[in-house]
Amino acid sequence: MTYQDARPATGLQDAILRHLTYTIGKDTAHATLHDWRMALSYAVRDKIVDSWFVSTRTAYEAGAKRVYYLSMEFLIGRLLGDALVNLRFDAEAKAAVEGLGLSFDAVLHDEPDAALGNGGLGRLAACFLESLSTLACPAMGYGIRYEHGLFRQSFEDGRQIEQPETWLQQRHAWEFERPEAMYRVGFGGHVADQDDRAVWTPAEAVLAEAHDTPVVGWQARWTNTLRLWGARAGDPLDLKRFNHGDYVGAAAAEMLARSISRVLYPDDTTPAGKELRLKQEYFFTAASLHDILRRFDSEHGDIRALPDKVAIQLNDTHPAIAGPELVRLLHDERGLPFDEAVDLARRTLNYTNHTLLPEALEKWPVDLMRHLLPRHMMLIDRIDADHAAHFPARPTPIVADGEVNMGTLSFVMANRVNGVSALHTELVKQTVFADLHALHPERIVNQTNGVTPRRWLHACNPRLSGIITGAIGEGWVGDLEQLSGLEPHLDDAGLQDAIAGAKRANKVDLSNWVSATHGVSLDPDAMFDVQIKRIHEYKRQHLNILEAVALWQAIRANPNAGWTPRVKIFGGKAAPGYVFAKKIIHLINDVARVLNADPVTSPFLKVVFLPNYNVTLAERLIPASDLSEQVSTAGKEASGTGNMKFALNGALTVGTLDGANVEIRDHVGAENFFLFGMTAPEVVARRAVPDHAGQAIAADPRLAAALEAIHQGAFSSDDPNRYHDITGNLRGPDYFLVCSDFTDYWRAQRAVDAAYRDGAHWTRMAALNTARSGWFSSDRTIRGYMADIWGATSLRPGA
Ligand code: 26V
Repeated sequence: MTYQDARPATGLQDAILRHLTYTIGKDTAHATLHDWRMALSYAVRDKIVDSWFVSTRTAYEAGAKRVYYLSMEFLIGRLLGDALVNLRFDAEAKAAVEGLGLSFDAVLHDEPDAALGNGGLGRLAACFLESLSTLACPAMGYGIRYEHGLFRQSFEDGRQIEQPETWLQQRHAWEFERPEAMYRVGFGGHVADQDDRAVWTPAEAVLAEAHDTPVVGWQARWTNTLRLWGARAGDPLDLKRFNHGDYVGAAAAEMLARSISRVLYPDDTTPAGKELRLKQEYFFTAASLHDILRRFDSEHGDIRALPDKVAIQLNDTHPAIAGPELVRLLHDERGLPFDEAVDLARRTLNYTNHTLLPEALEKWPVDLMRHLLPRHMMLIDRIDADHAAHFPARPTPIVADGEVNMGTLSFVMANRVNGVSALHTELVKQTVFADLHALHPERIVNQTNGVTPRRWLHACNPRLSGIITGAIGEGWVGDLEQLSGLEPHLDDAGLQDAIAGAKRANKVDLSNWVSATHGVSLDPDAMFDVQIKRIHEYKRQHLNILEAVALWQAIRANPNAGWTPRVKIFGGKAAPGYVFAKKIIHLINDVARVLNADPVTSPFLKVVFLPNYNVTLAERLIPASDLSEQVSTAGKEASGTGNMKFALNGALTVGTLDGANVEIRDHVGAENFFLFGMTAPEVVARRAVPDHAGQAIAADPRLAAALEAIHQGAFSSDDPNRYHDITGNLRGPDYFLVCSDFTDYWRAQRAVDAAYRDGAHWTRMAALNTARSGWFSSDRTIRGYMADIWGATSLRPGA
């Protein structure tokens, strides 16, 4: 059918056709799926713009305090489906698109997944933007418009292969270029004293060009902006070289400048220490601060009111140079006394810590900092000396051993410092910032992470969403705590059946997709056991695969013991330089190949590693999951946010007392959570036991046999020694205590099996997880930031 055969065009169809014709320049006979998707996106974007203008005007007229969220990463994923849901336009759009003879699903899936982030930190920033809009908090996100997001992952003979990601090869449908918001950002050069003032003359400068994406909140009551900076050369062509016939050389400056926003660094644990990374950090931080001050100036007079009108959140230490940069702007460029500049900056800035892993805490060589940002290095030294002078008894230097500690700098320059779960915040106080916490006991606060229920339940799981709305009305989408209203209905057999039916249907959808795209057939009645996250030793995907090997051996030994069928699904990328993590991926793929081909065991146990895990894949997997693997070594996972998405969608957790797992268990009830493993203090004690791994292996024949099979090459017959690095590590140092937690993990997994066999009881536990997860909305988190950190208020009464 073509659209001409359909009923008279609706308003939305008109808008789509208008954009197809006049924006895209295509007629319906020649339009591709991409053209249609763009036309729909523009039609939807038009609707958002109306709300955007109202919000902008309202914030301006109210003279309200503004919140600025500075983040190197915004892992936004696809935007069309989310925008439609928040505009309450999804049903109409589906009808309009289908009325034009197109598959709505195909149109939605044509959109590239914007992977402008590595993992949890970037996705949290995206959820926060949506909640800031939902709560009508006047806010803006600032980041980098990477040309290439996180690499695409594929497997070759089970090994991870990285390919460049190219989301911007097509036009980005949601953005507006803002050539009028363009700033020069300088690097290098020298600093001179002039009339008692420092004057920095950079050696080179690039331009930061703004691209705005509107972020619409639930029910389109408010729309904020995500402003991403692209780098360009001040002078695109070196005319002198051009006129001498050196056409390539003439464009070199442009190439160099553009490299700053070319690609997202894919290593989310070890700061590469690379000059380009520091350039990226200063580039987007400086452009954002210029922009913030320009807006402040246009709305308010006295710069001394800055902390009353502006709150800036630093998402990890990546924008930590904001401290010295703001001091530079206030002191050098606006002439405020140094002390006052520091005081104003400190009352404006706040910092979120997202990890305690020592290798992830950013430190920059003093020489590099001085070379790239000479004035900032002077200011850092002065801020450091100043702080030391105030607290001579307990010096905590920012600069030590030839390096600038960006965590210490962020702490010293922040009004509030926050951790991202209750446990993590306590550990922040006791470990990395123990000394600074003693000096500033009021500074560290907790804000447990959350996730937006619009994307992570309502949009990605329409079946469950519909059932919930049928039972308690639709208020829960904007006020997730209302999910508790489900509990009294859970004895209703009809509701339980509906919830079980929705999960089953989601699993059928996933199975069909996996079979069509990856050629593996999955039984939707098997338990879907899912671990999706970056591959890291501390997240312990190898604990999970070790258990799979042990289970495979147990099934082979006794195939008729009534095993509970399971499919273990993995997804996640390893940093390209993280050799051990890549080995873990290879091992999982090797184990999958052997197990899936075993006719005796495969009816009970399959293993699948889905390539290129991203936001879109998460949206497919989470609604179809029964079991959520949250098995990090206690004390290592700052919070986790995937754990919340699973619980919200009615998956039960098998997990350690780590990060927000602790709070999830408190909320859903210990009887609805499969706990195992050592606590954070037990982990510390266990590490001190000599040969802890050897002891654990000696005490558990299953563990010994699983390790031995891997070591002997049972899954790598072409290269029997392939996994000796892994087995050697686990039998030796085993820093992340895989062996010491294995026995209890096995016990918990068998309890999971038994529970799953009682279908009605399992469904009840799953439904209780949904009903009791309302607290994990990022709306709750953002309310916490507004009240305890930013002193910001909503411009929508009652929000
Ligand atoms: C660090 C680096 C180092 C330099 C190269 C690029 C890069 C990119 C990101 C990071 C930060 C990693 C920290 C992180 O993502 N932490 C995660 O934050 C989540 C949100 O708070 C939290 O749920 C996870 O537990 C935590 O691991």
